[in-house]
Amino acid sequence: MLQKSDVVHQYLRPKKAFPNVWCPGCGIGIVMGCLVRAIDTLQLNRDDVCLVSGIGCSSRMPAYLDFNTLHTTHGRALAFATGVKLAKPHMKVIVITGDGDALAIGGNHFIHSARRNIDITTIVINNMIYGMTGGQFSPTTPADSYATTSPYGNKENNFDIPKLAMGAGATYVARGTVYHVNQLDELIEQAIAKRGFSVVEAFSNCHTYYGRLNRAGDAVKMIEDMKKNVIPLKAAAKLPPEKLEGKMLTGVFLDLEKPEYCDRYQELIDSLKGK
Ligand SMILES: Cc1ncc(C[n+]2csc(CCOP(=O)(O)OP(=O)(O)O)c2C)c(N)n1
Ligand code: SF4
Repeated sequence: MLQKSDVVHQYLRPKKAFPNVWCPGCGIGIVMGCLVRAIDTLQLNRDDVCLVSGIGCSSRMPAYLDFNTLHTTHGRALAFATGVKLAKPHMKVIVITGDGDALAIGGNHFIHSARRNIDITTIVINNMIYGMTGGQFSPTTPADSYATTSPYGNKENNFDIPKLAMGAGATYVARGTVYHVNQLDELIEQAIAKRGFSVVEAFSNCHTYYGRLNRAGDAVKMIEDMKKNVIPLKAAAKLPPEKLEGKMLTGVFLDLEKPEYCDRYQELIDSLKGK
């Protein structure tokens, strides 16, 4: 039997030139391991899996994995994924995206995919910055943080990804971090198994830009800080608000059943055909 740590090697593209583009210590590779283990645990046929991404460091992930993959334009992963899902409703369509890709240029696709409750899993790798293009601020950059485009501190408020996803209509919403790997494996597994629009925020480190510009330390320090600053939702429910200040909550925020878009679309086709 394969060791858990070896599973990822079974799914790498055999002919893809490595090393990958990620900086040493970047959390994106950890998320890739979680995704692969989740797919492996669910025993999905790899021909029935389609990974779709936009543009960004996070969005490079599908290039390394041996599934059906689409590397699309910046912000448009969900638009392409919607097309794939409607054309091939039996497929497991999984979007890998960054916070900028999903919530800035792709923000409209994100909320409307949630509103439709289309059966797509979206993994938003949130490193609080635009990594690939040099550390500009994104919709998840915390207020007053530094970025190359906010050298005096960012004066915009940031999105809370789970709240945004829940408000827009997603039916499974969770958050994990690249420190809490076993939990992230499970959250991604549950999201993929869900029939409906499922969102997992995978909180990750961009020590190269966010860490350096905000004196948050190197990769190890940033990942260790996730351990210190995170409280699981169940524990948080028992704590007074002052104990939650500055903390990040992780776990499953929402898991409910609602009619799914492809099913409703098929019902419409059947009714028009008089079936
Ligand atoms: C239409 C368009 N606008 C802008 C860009 C430039 N661009 C490429 S990646 C990127 C930001 C990526 O940030 P994010 O999605 O947060 O991913 P990360 O690199 O941090 O993983 C931008 C602005 C582009 N390729 N296409
Ligand atoms: S720039 Fe940041 S997000 Fe991109 S690979 Fe490097 S550490 Fe990761």
